[in-house]
Amino acid sequence: MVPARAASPANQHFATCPLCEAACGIAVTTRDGVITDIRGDTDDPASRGHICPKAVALKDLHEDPDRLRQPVKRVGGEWVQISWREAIDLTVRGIQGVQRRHGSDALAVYLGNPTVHSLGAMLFAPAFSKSLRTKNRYSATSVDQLPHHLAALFSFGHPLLIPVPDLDHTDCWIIFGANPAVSNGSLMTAPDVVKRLKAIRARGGEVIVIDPRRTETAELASAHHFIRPGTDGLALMAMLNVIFTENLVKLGRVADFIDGLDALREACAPFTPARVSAATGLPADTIRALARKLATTERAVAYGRIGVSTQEFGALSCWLINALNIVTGHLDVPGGAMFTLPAVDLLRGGGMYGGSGRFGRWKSRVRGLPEFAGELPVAALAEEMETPGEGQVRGLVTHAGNPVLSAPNGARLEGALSNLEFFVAIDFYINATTRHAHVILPPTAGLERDHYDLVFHTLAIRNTAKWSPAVMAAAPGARHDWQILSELIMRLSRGGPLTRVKAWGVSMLVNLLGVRGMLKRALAGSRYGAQVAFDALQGAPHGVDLGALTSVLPQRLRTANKRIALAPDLMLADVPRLAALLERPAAGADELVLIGRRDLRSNNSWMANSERLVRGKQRCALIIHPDDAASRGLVDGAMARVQSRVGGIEVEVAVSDAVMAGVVCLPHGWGHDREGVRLRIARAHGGASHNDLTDDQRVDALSGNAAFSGTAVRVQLVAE
Ligand SMILES: Nc1nc2c(c(=O)[nH]1)N[C@H]1C(S)=C(S)[C@@H](COP(=O)(O)OP(=O)(O)OC[C@H]3O[C@@H](n4cnc5c(=O)[nH]c(N)nc54)[C@H](O)[C@@H]3O)O[C@H]1N2
Ligand SMILES: Nc1nc2c(c(=O)[nH]1)N[C@H]1C(S)=C(S)[C@@H](COP(=O)(O)OP(=O)(O)OC[C@H]3O[C@@H](n4cnc5c(=O)[nH]c(N)nc54)[C@H](O)[C@@H]3O)O[C@H]1N2
Ligand code: SF4
Ligand SMILES: [Mo]
Repeated sequence: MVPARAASPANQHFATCPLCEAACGIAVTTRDGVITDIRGDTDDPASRGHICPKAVALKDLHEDPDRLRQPVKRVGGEWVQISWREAIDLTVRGIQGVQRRHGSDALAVYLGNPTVHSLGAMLFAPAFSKSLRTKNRYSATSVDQLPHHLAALFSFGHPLLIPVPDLDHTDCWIIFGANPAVSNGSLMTAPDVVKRLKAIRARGGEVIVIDPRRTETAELASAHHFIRPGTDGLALMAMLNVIFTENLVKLGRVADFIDGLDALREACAPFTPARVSAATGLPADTIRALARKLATTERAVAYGRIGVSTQEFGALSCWLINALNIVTGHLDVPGGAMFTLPAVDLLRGGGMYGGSGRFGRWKSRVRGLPEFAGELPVAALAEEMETPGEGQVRGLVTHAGNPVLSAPNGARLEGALSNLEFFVAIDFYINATTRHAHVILPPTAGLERDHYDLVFHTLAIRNTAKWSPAVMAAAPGARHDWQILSELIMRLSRGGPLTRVKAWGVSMLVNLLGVRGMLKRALAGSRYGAQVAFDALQGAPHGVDLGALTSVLPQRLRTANKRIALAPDLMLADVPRLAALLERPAAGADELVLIGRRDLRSNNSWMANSERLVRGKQRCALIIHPDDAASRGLVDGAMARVQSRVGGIEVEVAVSDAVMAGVVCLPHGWGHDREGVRLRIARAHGGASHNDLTDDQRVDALSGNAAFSGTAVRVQLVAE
């Protein structure tokens, strides 16, 4: 008999899932350096054991043979592995060459979404982007939450003063254009949001969803109302109109530091429920009932997310949601829309948005889209690459971004990428975007690095703090994002010898301190004192609970006069554009409008190389209403051609009355099966890209944010 080999002991690690804003606590078991189990950390004070299927897929990401662990350069059609030294040299020469030949602005930089989920990248990517001294700085902000930042900046004085719904204490949650049951919550770190939503109903409260699709969240809600895509601004104005005309205004605790009530009353006066009903698809009585419900429920809150920010009236809609909460007495009070007090406060010092954040200091060269916080809207990137003249973009750096699949009119952008003189991607996958790069610098991935959530502690429905050391060892010689970025900052620093010596000195110091050292210093200045000192966090692997959100105004306001601007000038100036929507002629008879969706097992464009997340029925299907399907001869499972102004794709259809008539719904982040993409599993489940249909010329004119929702499309049966 062969004696059984003694099993080596299992190790348990506690960490934070870096994939989405819920930032769930995870418990990872390893044996002999291999992940054997990932589950929810029941002792995490925020997530209480909750995880979704993506956390388990962190094992697949860690082990993925397609993930790059060494830099590569493209030689003809082939990728060749190179040393870090050669890769950094090539990158520095490539960037400097473009800027020397064509000027600083000829280099563009794009920071993608996972940047904010990495402590190291958060500490270095904004500085890196700034250090390139180009006006062509871009990020995923402008295909996402930019309108929410503007609403916060204009009314409260800082782009990160975004109020979050106090879910655990509210009795009425009105949701516009968000599907937290699937997205796990956004601009609202609320892990286990479904349980929290059910708790609202269990205590006798209501959850009301306003969405062009009867979503997974709507199925759990007390009520759901269909709304025509892109018309929330009208509905919100009409709700305000009801609140003013029925004398339901109640300012509550903010009454003493608020300006603009009369201007708001005037602005919403023309938008009666009866006038907006046809355009929005909401019966006038429904609008009145919603307004009354919000105004007369003691603990209530209106909340909006992607569906209201990525549309033509994104900034106005985000502003109006805040305004509704304010005039009904629900701002900065329990159960309403509240602000956090994070242990590391991004409102202090420079932070991600360089102090208070600015807007409109310059415009994009070709279309004149406005700058925000030093960045231009990514909807302008393709035309900036294609249009000749001084300042034409000829080089690109991407960090954790896949704009070919995530920016509007991705196909146009893709075409422009292939003409660049130099393109370096800081990324660990060869995907639809990075396959066009000349050099790829792959950083470590989620479980291989230390984590503290700078951004999502700032947007959480409860104040908590959590430090998680890396769970897994990185490959030998691997580099973290921050190490790549800090080296590039140093190597690219310009100016005289003194400046360069200074940059070198700073870089040496940073390398000595590391990310831990920087965090330690930030925590040392925290308002929570010893409770969140680095050592204390190290001794609390599940995280530290700092309590429910509390009232923080007016102290926390960052407006110059320390007052809330209820009716900011830039918002008021945009109202006529909204009014014009009421006069817009109806769409062509055969035209439908497109909206997006997310899937529990998707993570934007980039976790599709995990078999467990993509197996089963193809989820990249177009949901179409039975009437619209019938009139086109489409049945469930048929293939349809979908055509917009900019392009066309073919997808399977799913016939369902969960979408309103006239609306079709397709997820984004698909379309992986392209030549040269090195994602074996993702390619086999490729799907088509939603953003081959969306239009780079359709933006929210005020913010410049992409207007994905409401893209006009024609849908036809594909003949066998
Ligand atoms: N599983 C999963 N989770 C994710 C992500 C993912 O890819 N997959 N991505 C993460 C990211 S980066 C983000 S930003 C968040 C987003 O988080 P959410 O905003 O909750 O995400 P969505 O599921 O896209 O929800 C948007 C909703 O808006 C609706 N909608 C579309 N147009 C309109 C409109 O004009 N008006 C109204 N009222 N509604 C409209 C859509 O039907 C959809 O239900 O999710 C995050 N979480
Ligand atoms: N039509 C439509 N388009 C959308 C949306 C929509 O709802 N509808 N949603 C938008 C939203 S909310 C967002 S946030 C954007 C996302 O848009 P992007 O940020 O451009 O794209 P992602 O799909 O998040 O791709 C992330 C990339 O980062 C890489 N990556 C992952 N982790 C790391 C890391 O730690 N370091 C580095 N250096 N790289 C890493 C991945 O390999 C991948 O290439 O998409 C937007 N696009
Ligand atoms: S909801 Fe899922 S993806 Fe998001 S943090 Fe939690 S486990 Fe990770
Ligand atoms: Mo996002």
